[in-house]
Amino acid sequence: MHTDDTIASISTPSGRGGIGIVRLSGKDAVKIADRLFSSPKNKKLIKIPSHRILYGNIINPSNREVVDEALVSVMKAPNTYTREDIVEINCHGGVVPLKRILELLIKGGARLAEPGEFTKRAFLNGRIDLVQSEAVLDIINSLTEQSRKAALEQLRGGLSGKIESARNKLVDLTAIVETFIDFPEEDIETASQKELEGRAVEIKRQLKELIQNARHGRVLREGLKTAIIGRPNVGKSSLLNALLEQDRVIVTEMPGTTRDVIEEYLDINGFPIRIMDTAGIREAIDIAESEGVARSLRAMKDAGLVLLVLDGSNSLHDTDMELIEKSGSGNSILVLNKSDLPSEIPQGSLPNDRTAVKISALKGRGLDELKDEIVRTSLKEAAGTGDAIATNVRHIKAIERAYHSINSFSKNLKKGISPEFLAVDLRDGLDALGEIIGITTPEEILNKIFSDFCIGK
Ligand SMILES: Nc1nc2c(ncn2[C@@H]2O[C@H](COP(=O)(O)OP(=O)(O)OP(=O)(O)O)[C@@H](O)[C@H]2O)c(=O)[nH]1
Ligand SMILES: [Mg+2]
Repeated sequence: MHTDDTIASISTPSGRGGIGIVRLSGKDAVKIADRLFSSPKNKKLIKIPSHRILYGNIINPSNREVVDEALVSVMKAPNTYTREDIVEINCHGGVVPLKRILELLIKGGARLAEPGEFTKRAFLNGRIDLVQSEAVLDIINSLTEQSRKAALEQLRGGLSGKIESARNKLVDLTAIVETFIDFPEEDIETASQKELEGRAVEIKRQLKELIQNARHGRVLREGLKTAIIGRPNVGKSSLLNALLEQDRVIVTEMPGTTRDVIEEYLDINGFPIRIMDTAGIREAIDIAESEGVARSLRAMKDAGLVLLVLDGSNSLHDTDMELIEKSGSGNSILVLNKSDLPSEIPQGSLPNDRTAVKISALKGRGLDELKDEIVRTSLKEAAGTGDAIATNVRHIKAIERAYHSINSFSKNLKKGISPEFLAVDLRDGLDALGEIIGITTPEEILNKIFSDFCIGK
C-alpha cells in the first residue's frame, strides 16, 4: 500500500441522512479539495490556517456547476487522525451528492480509499499502534455500553501498555542471555541462572494475567453465549420472546415446536448476551426432532451460561433431573416458569439444594429478577472489565505463543542448554508480543486486519 498518494472516501454510512461527509487524507488533500471549493467571499482552502471550517459550494471545476452546499474543514498534519493533511467535506447526506463529490475528487487526483485505510495510515504513521487500530473497529462494532468501554480503554492504550511492559522485560532478559553468547567461555552459573529464571517467571505472570482477562474480554466483544434449555413445552421460546419483548419465535401448546437453534442478541443492562432458543429435550419422535435435540445438547455444552427452564406447574420429570445434574451450578440458572399457574415444584424440593428464579414468561413476571441473575453471571465472566483486556482472538493467540516460548526458555535453562538456543526461545516470544502491537506483524496479517474495517474509516 502506498502512503504517498491522497485517498478519499465517503465516511458516513450509505443511505439518506441529514449530513454526509467525504474525507480526504494525504499531501495533496487541501489542493485537490480547493479546486472544487467556491466560497462566497472567495476564501481559499489552501490559504486558511489549520483546523478551520469554511462555508461554500462544491462545484464541478470543468463547468462551474454547483453540486451542493458544504462546510469544509481543513486539518493539517501532524495533528490529525492519519497524521497527514485531512479535509472533510460536510454536505447534504444523500447518496447522489456524496458520490458526485467523491467522483470529482478522484478526477482531481485522489485515489479511492481501501477499507480501513485512514486508520491504517494512522498506524503506519505511528500515531496509534495495531492494538489501538483494532480498538477503533471494536468501538464501531461494539454491541453494548460495556463493550464500548472495553474497546475505548484499548484505544487509549491500556492493553498496549501492558503488552509493552511485558515486552520490555523480555527485551532485557534477551539482552542478558545474548551476552552469554558473546562470551562463550563463560558458563551461566547457578546465581545468574536463578536471576534469569526469576525474570522469566515475572514475565510469565504478567502474560498469564492478560490471558485470564482475555476470556472475560471475549464475553464483552462477542456477547455471553447463553442457551435456553429444557424439556418440550416448558416455555423456552416464550421466555426468549419475553426477554426480546417481541414475538420472534413460534410458540404453540404442542410439544416439539422449536426444531432448531435460534440465536438473537440481547442487551441486558449494558451486557451483550448472545441468547439461543433450542429444541425441547426428550426422546425424539422423528428424525428432524432428534437432530434438533442433538443441537440443543451441543448448544448447552458450548454455552457460557445455561438458562434451564422447568415447568413449575408440573412435577419434576426424570429429564429435568438429568438436565439439572448435567448443567452444574457454576454457569447455569434454573428458571421455574409458569408461575401464574398453581405450583407443583416447591422451592426447597430442587436437587443439590439449588434455587430457581420464578417467572411467568406468559405474563412477563419475574423477568427483572432473571435479568439481574444473568448480569451477575456475566459479571463473573467479565470481571475486571475496567482493566486492560485483550478482547481479540489474535491478541490472545499471540500472548499464548509468547507464554509458551518463555516456558520453553525456562525448561531449557534448567537443562543447561547453551545460550544460543535459549535466545531463540526468547526471540520467538519477542516476535509474538511485537506482532500484537504491530512491531513485527507480517504484511498479510496487517492487510487482513484493516480489510475488516468499513470504507471511510
Ligand atoms: N400459563 C403459562 N403458560 C405458558 C407460560 N410460558 C409458556 N406457556 C405456554 O406453554 C406452551 C409452550 O410454550 P413454548 O414457549 O412454545 O415452549 P417451548 O419450551 O419453546 O416448547 P418447544 O419448542 O416445543 O420445546 C405454550 O402454549 C405457551 O403459551 C407461562 O409462563 N404461563
Ligand atoms: Mg420452543
